[in-house]
Amino acid sequence: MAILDILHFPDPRLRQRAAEVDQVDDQLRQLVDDMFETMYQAPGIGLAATQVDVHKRVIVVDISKDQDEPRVFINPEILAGDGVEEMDEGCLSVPGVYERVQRAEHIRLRALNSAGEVFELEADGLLAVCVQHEIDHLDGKLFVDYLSQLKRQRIRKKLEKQRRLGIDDTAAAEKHAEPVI
Ligand code: K1U
Ligand code: ZN
Repeated sequence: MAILDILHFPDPRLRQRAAEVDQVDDQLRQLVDDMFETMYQAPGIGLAATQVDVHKRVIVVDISKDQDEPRVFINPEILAGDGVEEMDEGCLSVPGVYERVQRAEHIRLRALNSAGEVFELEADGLLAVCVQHEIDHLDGKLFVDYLSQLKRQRIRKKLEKQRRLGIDDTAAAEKHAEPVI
C-alpha cells in the first residue's frame, strides 16, 4: 500500500478527462487500495484517480464515521438524477475551502466493482453528492467551477499563498483558514 500525492487546484492535470477502464486486474486493485489509503489518511470521504494523477475512471468513497464502509466505482455512470440538494462541499485538491454547491438530490448509477462485475445503486444525501463530486473529477471538473469567477480567483490566490507558506494538506490548511468572501 502507498500514500499517493494529491494534485492541487489550479494544476492543469486536474482538467484531464479520465479514460474508461477496460480491464479490472490486480494492478487496478492495487491502485484502488492505494487510493483508499490516501483518502483515509487525508482524511476525506471520497477520492478520484484524477486527483492522484492517474487518468482512469476510478473513484473510491467512504462516508461512514468509522471509515469502515469502503465503496469502489469503476467506470461510474449516472443513469438518472432528480431533486436538488445544496450542501457545503470540500475537496482534497482545494484544501481548506468549503463552499455551497447544488447537485441532484437522488441519483441512480451503474459501475463496475473491484471484481469487474456490473452493479447499480440508488444514492441520496451525502453519498449522492460525493459520487457526483468524484465523477466531476473524472471529467476534469472541480466544485469551484460552480462558483463565480471572482470567488474562484480568490480561492486560487488563497491556495497560492498557502503553497508559499508551505501549507500543503487539508489539516494544515484548516488550521490557517481564512474565509474566502
Ligand atoms: O474529492 C475530494 O476531494 C474529496 C472530498 C469529497 C467531498 C466532500 C464533501 C462534499 C462532496 C465531496 C472530501 O472528502 S473533502 C473532506 C471532507 O469532506 C471530510 C473530511 C473528513 C471527515 C469528513 C469530511
Ligand atoms: Zn474533490
